[in-house]
Amino acid sequence: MLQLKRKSLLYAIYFSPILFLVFLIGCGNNGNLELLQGLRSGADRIEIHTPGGTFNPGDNKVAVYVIRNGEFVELDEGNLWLHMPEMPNMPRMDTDTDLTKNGDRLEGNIYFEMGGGWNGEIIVQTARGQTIDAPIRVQVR
Ligand SMILES: [Cu+2]
Repeated sequence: MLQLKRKSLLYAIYFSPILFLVFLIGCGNNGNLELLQGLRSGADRIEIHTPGGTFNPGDNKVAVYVIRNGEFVELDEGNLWLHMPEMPNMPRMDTDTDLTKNGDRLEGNIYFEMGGGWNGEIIVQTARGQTIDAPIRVQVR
């Protein structure tokens, strides 16, 4: 038994660089998505992922997961809406994206006219028809 454990540990060490490479390649294909923000909605956690874990002026890919009791909730669709309030020499700005299903997550593309503080709401619908939403505030860098 102990020998078996040692053997599987050796396998793990031997194969980990390969697994790591596969992981890196996989991330490259996903545009290197990293956690931007985790939001609480009741007992659920809504996770917002973006390339590099930031929002930047211009187009931004965004991926959304909902986690309940440590498991991904199957999602159907959603919408992320953000606005920047009116400022002395700037009109109010609004932006939003529909989120569509891709496996465990929803994906969209959101455009920011400029950096700064944006706030709004994320709303998603689960495969079972439940609506989950939360207010969101992000800093566009
Ligand atoms: Cu502004």
